[in-house]
Amino acid sequence: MVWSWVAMASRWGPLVGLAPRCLWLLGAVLLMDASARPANHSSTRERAANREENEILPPDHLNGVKLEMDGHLNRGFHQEVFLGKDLGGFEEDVEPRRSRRKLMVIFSKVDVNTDRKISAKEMQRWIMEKTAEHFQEAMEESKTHFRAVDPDGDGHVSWDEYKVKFLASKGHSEKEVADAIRLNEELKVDEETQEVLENLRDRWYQADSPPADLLLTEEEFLSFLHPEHSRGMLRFMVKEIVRDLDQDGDKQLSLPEFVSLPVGTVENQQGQDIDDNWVKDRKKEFEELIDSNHDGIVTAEELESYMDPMNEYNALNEAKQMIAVADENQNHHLEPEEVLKYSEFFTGSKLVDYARSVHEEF
Ligand SMILES: [Ca+2]
Ligand SMILES: [Ca+2]
Ligand SMILES: [Ca+2]
Ligand SMILES: [Ca+2]
Repeated sequence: MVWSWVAMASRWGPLVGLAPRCLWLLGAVLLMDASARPANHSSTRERAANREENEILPPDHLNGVKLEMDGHLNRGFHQEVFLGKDLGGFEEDVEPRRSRRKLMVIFSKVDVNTDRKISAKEMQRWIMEKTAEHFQEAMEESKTHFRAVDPDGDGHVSWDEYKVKFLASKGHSEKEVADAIRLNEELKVDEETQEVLENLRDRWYQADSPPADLLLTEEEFLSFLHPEHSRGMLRFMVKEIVRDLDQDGDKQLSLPEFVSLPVGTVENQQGQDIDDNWVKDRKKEFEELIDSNHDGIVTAEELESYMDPMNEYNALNEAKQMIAVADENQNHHLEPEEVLKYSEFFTGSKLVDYARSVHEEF
């Protein structure tokens, strides 16, 4: 629960009110100090728990999408597109031998021409397949949540119905909110909730295809919760991220803008190290991947194609990058030994004793 709200607070919270120039200065000063920023440490499992509590809220984290809604890099991305719906299957497994087998089963599925090497093309196809799996999951999840917000089952949810459910999840009495809306009375909500509410309403409008009656069908509700697979919503999501990171108001992102949010304070050496890595990783991502024409500026279009999970060109890039991480013999392919050795990168778990395991499993 903490994660989503912290994320939202950092996105819509205290920074919103600051003038862009102050923000830029603050960012620049803090950058010089190399101050710590709250890193995204939540595990997949924590996130799953958060989801249950905030199930009717659009998630901050989207599986298989490179940025979180609050502009953080998605740390789990490689594992998500490698494991698909088996994500988390390696976390719980305490038996390394069984995990190694599982990993090798995946290896042989990726290796479609069975030459015991994974090529970039093979990995690209696999990434696309796993991305589709995540979307399938999102659809099923959204179906369940739609039923929760559409109790009368007429296939439409109005903004007011959703607002009632949302405020109820924030501790308000469902009846009082419903009455207030019916009588057109003003609702007493705190400032932070009000801001979240306004952002949700913008998003609700966006997800509502004509006629603009603020009624969402099940399909529109899916694009409200999961904008990543709808062209219009993806564009909207990118616009919001740019708005949150853009400091000089030119609706584009420079490198300093991209690496200077969110801002925290240095607590200790560990925080400092996390922070340095945070900046380094974002710089690399900006220069090598997002700014595709390498002119030092990320436009909304560049960010959109970077974030589009269905972009095959990105998938191929990712595939090459993933191979490069583990390709010890530099043949531009992955062998079983390489995948096992870099199992932490692919699965999130260290599957110890990889040298012996190659013997065991083959
Ligand atoms: Ca192959
Ligand atoms: Ca800018
Ligand atoms: Ca550019
Ligand atoms: Ca290799």
